[in-house]
Amino acid sequence: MLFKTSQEHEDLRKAVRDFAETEVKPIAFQLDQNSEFPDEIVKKMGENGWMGLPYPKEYGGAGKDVLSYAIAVEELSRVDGGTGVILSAHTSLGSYPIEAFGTEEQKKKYLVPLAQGKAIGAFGLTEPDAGSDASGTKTVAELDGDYYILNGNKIFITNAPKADFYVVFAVTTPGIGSHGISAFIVERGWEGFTFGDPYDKLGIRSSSTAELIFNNVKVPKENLLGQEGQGFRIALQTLDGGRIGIASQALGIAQGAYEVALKYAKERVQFGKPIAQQQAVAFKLADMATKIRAARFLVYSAAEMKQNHENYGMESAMAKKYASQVALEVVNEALQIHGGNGYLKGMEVERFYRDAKITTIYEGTNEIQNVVIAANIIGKMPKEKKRGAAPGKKEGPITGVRKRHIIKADSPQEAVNELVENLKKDGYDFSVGIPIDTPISEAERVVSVGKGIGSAENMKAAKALAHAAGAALGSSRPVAENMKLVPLERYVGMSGQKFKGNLYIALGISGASQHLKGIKDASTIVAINTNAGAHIFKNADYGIVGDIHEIMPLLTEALGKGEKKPAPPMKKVRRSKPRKLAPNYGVYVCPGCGYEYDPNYGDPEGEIDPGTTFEKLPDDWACPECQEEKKNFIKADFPADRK
Ligand code: COS
Repeated sequence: MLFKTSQEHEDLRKAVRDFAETEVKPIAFQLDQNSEFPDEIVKKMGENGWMGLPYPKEYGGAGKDVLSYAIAVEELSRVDGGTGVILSAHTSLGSYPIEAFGTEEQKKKYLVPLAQGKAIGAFGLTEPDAGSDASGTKTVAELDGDYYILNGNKIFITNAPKADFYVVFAVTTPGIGSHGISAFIVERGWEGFTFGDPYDKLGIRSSSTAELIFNNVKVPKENLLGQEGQGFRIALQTLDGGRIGIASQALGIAQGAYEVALKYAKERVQFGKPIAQQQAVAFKLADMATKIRAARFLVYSAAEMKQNHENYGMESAMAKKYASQVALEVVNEALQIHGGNGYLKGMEVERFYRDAKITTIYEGTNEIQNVVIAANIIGKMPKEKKRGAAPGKKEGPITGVRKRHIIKADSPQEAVNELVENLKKDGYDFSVGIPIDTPISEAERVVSVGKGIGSAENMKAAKALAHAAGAALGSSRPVAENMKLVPLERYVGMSGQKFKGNLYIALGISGASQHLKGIKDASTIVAINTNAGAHIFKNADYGIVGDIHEIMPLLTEALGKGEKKPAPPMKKVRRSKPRKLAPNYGVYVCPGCGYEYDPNYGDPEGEIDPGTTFEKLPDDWACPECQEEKKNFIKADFPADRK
């Protein structure tokens, strides 16, 4: 057990601290306010040899130990938690798996530029349904000749979209659980690999975090990292080390907050003396200093164990859990010591307060750290049988079962005519309408614009279409928040307004899960987008693959530009179900949600072809709406009206 750092460690600390004080601190507030990634700082860190601290010199690294890396993350986080995590995610998540599991060629091609700081690394594990339960990965990689074809998406990925290389986890053998997951090195810029908009976060705003979207991405066979099926172990082993990085980040944030609180307490005079000399505050400072020291020992000890190739998984979990708890306690007390001043934007303590929270959440929540620690002490707890789709089996669409009728016509005009015909058949009356500014939550219809709208001058066409469709106007979040083309209270999504009416027409909306969650109760969803692979099409009843700028005026014309009669009070239209043919099969109903399996339609999301009878469905097939297992489906009698 190490009780004292070496002179070399302290020299490095001084160098990183000086850099952080002179280069990062002066712009930390600006980075935070603008959610700005510090490109220049990262470049300079590379030049200083800090982007590959614990990796061998032969692979472009600095050949230092794990503790040196922990100290560097700590010192950066002492002034800016966002900059700290950029280094942490790059080093221990993006680069480590390549160093530990990569072939010689992979190390030369990827680790060298990463360690030299010429490229940035990231780690793609988390998915909408695979967070703490990382084995729930649904992203798939299917071998096809010399390539794996990658499909799926990853959320909350630190350093995306800035990173050049991503270690991505995907199912190569479905149905066998975590042993069917493999790891791949994926490069930014490959065809079909795109990003969601960077998330707007509470803290660590100088770091970038975004969704990864893989749409038939061709990954060369030689980019498989380790062996097929080894991915889950690679992920967990990587996270063991990553947690030392997050523990160091938490430690640095706590140290920074403690120092500003101490300084403030010595300067702030109340009742005739500095508040630091009043016991209520002095004892707070004493507690903060004690906890930080204890956390530091845990973090450094875990780093030392990793360096010595001991089993350190439990210790890194303890360090991460404890240091992040301490960070929360310390930032809270530090802000309290600052009183009202600490609550103001621009105060470092206000930023530390926000930056700290994430450390109890990412790279394994603290609850997961307890699972790891307890498993080391007591042994693994027996697992509950999993519900939900098997790994690699795609979940049903977020908006539930949809018709997914993608209109294939010879011209945009014909596609528009067919769409309008279908909508009229479904009962939509376009001679009536609601005011364009009807609140989204009350609107019967909404025409909604996404980033595909381009610029402000195109809003005229969108508004004309909303009028023609008798609809209110909505948008995706970026259109309201960043592009400011629609009032903020009109964007639709998980954090915005929920649309519960009948008709939702999505123009140039890609269909990020956050947006789709806001429209899942719509009776009919229409998607118009140039990108045939956009998520929105899997979640729509009708789709036209085409340019909205071309389609908008045609659709406006087809729906009728004239005055609309006021719409009668909204009557909720029954959700359009896939077309049902005369039943010549047994009807099976999901006991969980009432979904009825229709062999004429199959289950496209579950890759079940139309014509597959219920009896022929694979045993591991599950309800596309709620993931109830096949064996629990109930055979139902036909209702009289369907005989
Ligand atoms: N290193 C290497 N392999 C490990 C490991 C580790 N630290 N921990 C477990 N494994 C292996 C096990 O030995 C087991 O292999 P076998 O099936 O061959 O025996 C396999 O991995 C599965 O282990 P286990 O059954 O314990 O896995 P669980 O699905 O129960 O998951 C936890 C365990 C909860 C610890 C894991 O899912 C986890 O860490 N989740 C959090 C994920 C996370 O941190 N996400 C944050 C996002 S990443 S930035």
